Amino acid sequence: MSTVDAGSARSGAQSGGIHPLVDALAGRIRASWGRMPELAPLAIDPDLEAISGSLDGEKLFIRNELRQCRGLRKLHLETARLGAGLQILHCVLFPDPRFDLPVFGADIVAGPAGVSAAIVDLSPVDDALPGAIESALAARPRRSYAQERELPGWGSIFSPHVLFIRPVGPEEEQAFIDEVGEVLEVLTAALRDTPPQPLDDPATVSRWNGQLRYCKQQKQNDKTRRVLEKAFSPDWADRYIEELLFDDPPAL
Ligand code: BLA
Repeated sequence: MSTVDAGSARSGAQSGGIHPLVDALAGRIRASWGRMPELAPLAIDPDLEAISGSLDGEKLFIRNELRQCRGLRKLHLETARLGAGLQILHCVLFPDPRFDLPVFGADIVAGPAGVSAAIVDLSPVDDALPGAIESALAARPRRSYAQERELPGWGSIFSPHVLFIRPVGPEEEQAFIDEVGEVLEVLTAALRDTPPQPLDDPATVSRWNGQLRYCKQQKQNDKTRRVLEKAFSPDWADRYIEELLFDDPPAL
């Protein structure tokens, strides 16, 4: 891009900055982490914390943030700009299988033409969501969006409350941010209220298997893999997906 529309706050994808929706949602997610119990650092390979490069003259970067807290073995937020002006926010909060908690996932994909995908869910690792979470999600105000999107086949891991849209305009983008904030509040309350069960409890083992299944299904998303392969290399993409994006839960 040779020119930048200085008058527009929405020119992030063109100017090399961060799309305002990605930036605002990342801020909302980081703020929610600050309210989670016993938040603590989680080691990250320094090679993966901040990655930058260029592709076809475009600037590439990935920023990865990792934490852990009571009830969650890994909190991961990735913000990235990867080729063809593609901007991505990816966030997955993986439960510690000893706790009866779902997987939180959120993803935004934005290109120069706008945001094509915005998704958020608390996904069950058992037959259904824990009762308190189910009723808290059902009690939220309902919002409607002009363009709801169809889930791909691997999306059978998501809950009936999953929101998958192409947000149209700043109002829908703000509604999406608010909705993610509410989902994070539901999870944060559950983190405080849920006691751990023993490692060898059959319920723990079942949730471990459910988390493994979640990771396997997510790895079937070829769109993620293709973007990473093109920006880096197939080997690099494979390692990144297996070790950072959707690593299997550690053995019990
Ligand atoms: C779709 N994900 C996509 C698309 C791209 C990426 C390019 C296609 C855009 C579109 O359909 O409009 C790319 N997403 C990435 C990359 C990363 C990423 C490179 O997170 C990370 C580096 N994806 C997730 C998580 C969820 C998710 C946690 O990583 C949900 C909780 C969902 N992404 C998701 C879904 C689609 C998608 C459901 C649509 C897939 C389809 O329609 O086939």
